[in-house]
Amino acid sequence: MRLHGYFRSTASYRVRIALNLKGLRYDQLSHHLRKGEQRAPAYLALNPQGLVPALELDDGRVLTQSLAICEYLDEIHPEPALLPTDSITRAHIRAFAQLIACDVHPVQNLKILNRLCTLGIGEDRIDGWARTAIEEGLAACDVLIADTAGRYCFGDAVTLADICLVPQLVNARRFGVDLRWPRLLAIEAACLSLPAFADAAPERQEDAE
Ligand SMILES: N[C@@H](CCC(=O)N[C@@H](CS)C(=O)NCC(=O)O)C(=O)O
Repeated sequence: MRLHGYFRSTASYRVRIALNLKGLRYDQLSHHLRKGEQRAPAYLALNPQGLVPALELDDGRVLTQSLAICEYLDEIHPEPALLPTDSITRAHIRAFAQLIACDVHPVQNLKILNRLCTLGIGEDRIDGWARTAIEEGLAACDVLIADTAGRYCFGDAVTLADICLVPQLVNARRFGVDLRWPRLLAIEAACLSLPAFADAAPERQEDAE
């Protein structure tokens, strides 16, 4: 498999974690987002959205959208499971993951921040925008897992929720968010003690700057 991504891309980071948890081998192809390589015609042929990640399967078919990719991997390689069997808990985990992937991450994504810049908004205000979005999201995340957290977000097994949380905390630090949630930080530390998470970290990638 070939993972098209970028070291700093938190959506790519999610997929790297899932691939590592499943013990799957993959090659990585880096697309430098600040240089706009995600909009090169060759990449747009793989993902017309011009966003990373995209996962090219061995047979040439391409998957996009990090959560869809993680769920695909979970279906094809069920162990270790990223979602439990209980339907309610699955729904709660998906809600947590989507809070980050659908409501927080998109509004602080590069192309949105660039668009704000073209509207004449200054860097400080743009960073403040991203910081607020992340703060509000993480505050909600912390409450959502108040009754479920164990070593990880939902009990003592890693789930899709942890796969979304850890990369989002990287972005939180990048934008100077005051990380006032000890529960989230303890879960992050537990995750990062696992090689699957540690090896997927941005600074460990070959394209890291
Ligand atoms: N919902 C998508 C988001 C993908 C996404 O926004 N990727 C970012 C990097 S984390 C990107 O490619 N940004 C490039 C840009 O904004 O131009 C997913 O989860 O895969």
